[in-house]
Amino acid sequence: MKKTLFFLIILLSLTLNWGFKACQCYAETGHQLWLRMIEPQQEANVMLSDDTFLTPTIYIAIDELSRYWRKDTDIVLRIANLPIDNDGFCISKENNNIFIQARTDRGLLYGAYYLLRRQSTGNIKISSSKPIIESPKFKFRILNHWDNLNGTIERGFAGRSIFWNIPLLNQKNNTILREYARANASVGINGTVLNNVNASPQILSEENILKTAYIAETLRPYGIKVYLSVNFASPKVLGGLPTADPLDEDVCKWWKEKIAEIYNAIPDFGGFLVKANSEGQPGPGDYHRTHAEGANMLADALRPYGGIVMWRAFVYAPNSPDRANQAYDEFMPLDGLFRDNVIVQIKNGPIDFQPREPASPLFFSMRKTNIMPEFQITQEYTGESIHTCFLSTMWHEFFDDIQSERKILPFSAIAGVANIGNSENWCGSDMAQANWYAFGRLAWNPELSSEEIASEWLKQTYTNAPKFVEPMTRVLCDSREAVVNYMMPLGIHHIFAGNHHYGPEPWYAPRGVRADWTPPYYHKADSLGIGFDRTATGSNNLAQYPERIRSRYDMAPEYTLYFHHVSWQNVWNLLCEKYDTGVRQAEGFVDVWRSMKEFVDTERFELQLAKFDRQAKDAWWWRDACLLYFQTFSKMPFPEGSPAPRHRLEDLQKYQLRMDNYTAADISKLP
Ligand code: GCW
Repeated sequence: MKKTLFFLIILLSLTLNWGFKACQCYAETGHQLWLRMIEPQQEANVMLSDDTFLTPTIYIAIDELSRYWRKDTDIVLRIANLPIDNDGFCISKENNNIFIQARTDRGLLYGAYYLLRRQSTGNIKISSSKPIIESPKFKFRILNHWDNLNGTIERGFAGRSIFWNIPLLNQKNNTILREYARANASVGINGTVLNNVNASPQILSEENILKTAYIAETLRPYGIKVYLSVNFASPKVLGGLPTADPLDEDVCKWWKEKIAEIYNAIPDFGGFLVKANSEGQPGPGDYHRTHAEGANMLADALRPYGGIVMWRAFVYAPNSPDRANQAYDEFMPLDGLFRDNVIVQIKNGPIDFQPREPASPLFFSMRKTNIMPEFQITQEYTGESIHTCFLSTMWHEFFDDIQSERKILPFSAIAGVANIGNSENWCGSDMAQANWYAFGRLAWNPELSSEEIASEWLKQTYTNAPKFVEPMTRVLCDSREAVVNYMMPLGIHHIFAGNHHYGPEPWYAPRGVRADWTPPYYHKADSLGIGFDRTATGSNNLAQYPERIRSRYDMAPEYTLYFHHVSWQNVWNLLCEKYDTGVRQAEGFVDVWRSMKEFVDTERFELQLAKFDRQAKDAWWWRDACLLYFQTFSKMPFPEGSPAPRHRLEDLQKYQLRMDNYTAADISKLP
């Protein structure tokens, strides 16, 4: 007890110096994310068990609980040698004490956030008879930031980088980093790649390694490791060597020394993420070496420190008859050749983060290599930070497909491309925060349903009132299907505008542009029908899938036009129906949100209303653009009951759908 008192005194003094009071200094700007906890009148009594030593991580756990735990139960934290995962925890109740026990301080922190989440979602009854045991499903739960060193963010829709091109030692930025770490820890995210996969070799300069070390130090107490994306040509560009050939001795030596320098500054550095021989990035292929040879060279250099290599499988060359075939064709022959500290990081689908795609065939067939999925949290192809598109349902669909064939999820790591920037509400919209939250929750427990995640998030972000939570849970859980319906139903994919991935331009095909960067390559509309024939009579992509999943995909209505070219007679009316449904759904979201006014503060209510409104208008634009354009091939009338278009095709082809948050006055001027 004496020891506890001693720690409490340290704690108090630390608190005074801590420098930021989480959750108290902001109005309702969305900045507080799902952590809008209110400090009760009286601090809770949180103790450390006598056999447990205080660490910076445990300090945070105690600080959070003593500030925000409202119950009059005391809480005891204890490190114990339990038969659970290192990041897991066990919560039990004895007499009037709640015990959080874990093997590591990280486990205690996760346990603390677990309790606080239960409190915020109105579910605080902890039973005395049955302890709660939680362990994360995946060992590596990692965000990928596509942040450039100049502070811009590739496919970022929420301002500029919180890591780069800012004076890092500035107090405000330090606060942002801690808030960032805290938000991640609260949902169990334990790793972050700080820079874009289109990586500047300069990321490995002495100065940037020091900056990385500073960031790592700030994130460390929250259980978060840092990783960097590296450019495969770094030995040449940064090191001045004549080659970056992975089998060249000097090249290996250069990487070994660089890695030693990194670990000297950051002893718990996580490792590298690499985009190689993809979209113009350098790679081992430049020297006629394989992906495995490239990845293994880095893996060997990282191994003495326990570092890992996440090697991306996102590869596709121009002039290929089917982009969907390529990653499989290139990586399957390498199965079994990668070191055990390499993880091949595969986008969920074979194309590129479309509103709906089947799972990449690599997940079913690469069985002798560590693999991990890469999801995209940032909504590059699903309405950016303007449209609400809750991605949990998409990620579930992916998990279900993989599990249907492989029984378990065959990976221990998972990555999500972050949607975080320096905008006040982090993600460019309040609803987009739900995707960051959902990624963390699913990386911890992929069995949580989308409804559970949505309702948890809504309760913490807005209010517990059932009249808010129930309808808004439905909105969130329907939102992704709505986006699919009004953008690309029935398996249509990648029919975006030429220079952005927000609006539709199914007709975009200027001369000189790579065919696989134009929509007609994907939709293949002609006088007979529409859709990409990926059966044996076409690209035979279906053959890359094992039997059971192949027959499912072959017949699945949601993938009809992904795998088949279908006659207009058979698909036109259905296509119109889908687009019409999407528009109706988007309009319905506006109505539901309007009726939520009494539950939401004015600032967030109005901003979100403008976004839902915009989403509904864009849905019309998408529907009209796609149907009017496809009608030039089908020559069929809109079916009965399908509303008249609001736009004319010639206007839609003249203007591009704007991506910025234009105002209501702007909207009225649009065609
Ligand atoms: O989705 C596409 C994006 C690129 C991105 C690339 C990738 C980082 O349009 O912006 O580059 O994929 O994942 O490498």
